[in-house]
Amino acid sequence: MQRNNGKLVELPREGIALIITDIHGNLADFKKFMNIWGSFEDEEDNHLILTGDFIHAMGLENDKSVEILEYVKFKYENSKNFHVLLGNHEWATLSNKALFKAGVNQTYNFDELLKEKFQDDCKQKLDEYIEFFKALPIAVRTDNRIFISHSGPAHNIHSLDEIANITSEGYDNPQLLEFLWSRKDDFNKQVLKSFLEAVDCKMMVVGHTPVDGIKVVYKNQLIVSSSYGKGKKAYVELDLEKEIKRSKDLLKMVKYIK
Ligand SMILES: [Mn+2]
Repeated sequence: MQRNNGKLVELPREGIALIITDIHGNLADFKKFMNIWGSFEDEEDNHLILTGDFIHAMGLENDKSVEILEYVKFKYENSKNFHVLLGNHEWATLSNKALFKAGVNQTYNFDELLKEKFQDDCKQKLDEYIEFFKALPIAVRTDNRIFISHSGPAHNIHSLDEIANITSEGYDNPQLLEFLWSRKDDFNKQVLKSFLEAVDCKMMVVGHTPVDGIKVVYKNQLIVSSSYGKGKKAYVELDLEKEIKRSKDLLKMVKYIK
């Protein structure tokens, strides 16, 4: 059985987990991934993991953040196998913090999108979305020892308990901030190694940094760009039953959309 331990989801050694990252308001790509999930979701051991940053269009003209958010929220609330993790963009809206990307304040743009769509009800909608974001976990750990999150690692996280309780002091705290924003240049090999030891995992899978489909960092972190990235659009069809020892084992489970 899967177990929800505070902000941490733990998945058993059964079935498949699809890992999809950084949709950033791209409805066409999102629909492709939902079609793929459609052929997995009837099996109760299968899981979908959306690793955050599904809102905020990053300069894309046709921002479908609201349509995607409504769908994601519905699926999350009605299916125990549809996992949604908090990204730094959902965090920015939840915390009402400006987030400049592609020359525009993405948080402000999202508020404007809500005004346009919901007019007098926009404040109520924003509150509803903030409640939803606050309910989201921030990481998944699988029994075959893969750690999945929006970004990371963080040097100031020392155990799975700290992950489970990472928002107990609120959302504006140094552990969560480092964890949600960390990129390759923010950590070294040793920080990654220590983090993986602390959470008892072999490898971690993240989104957050735009790459050409995938990139392996310090042998033990796989960065995946499923939609917003630098070219190819990748996802992971993670076999939850297989033993995964090194990046080579995980790379066999990477797939692409056109
Ligand atoms: Mn991000």
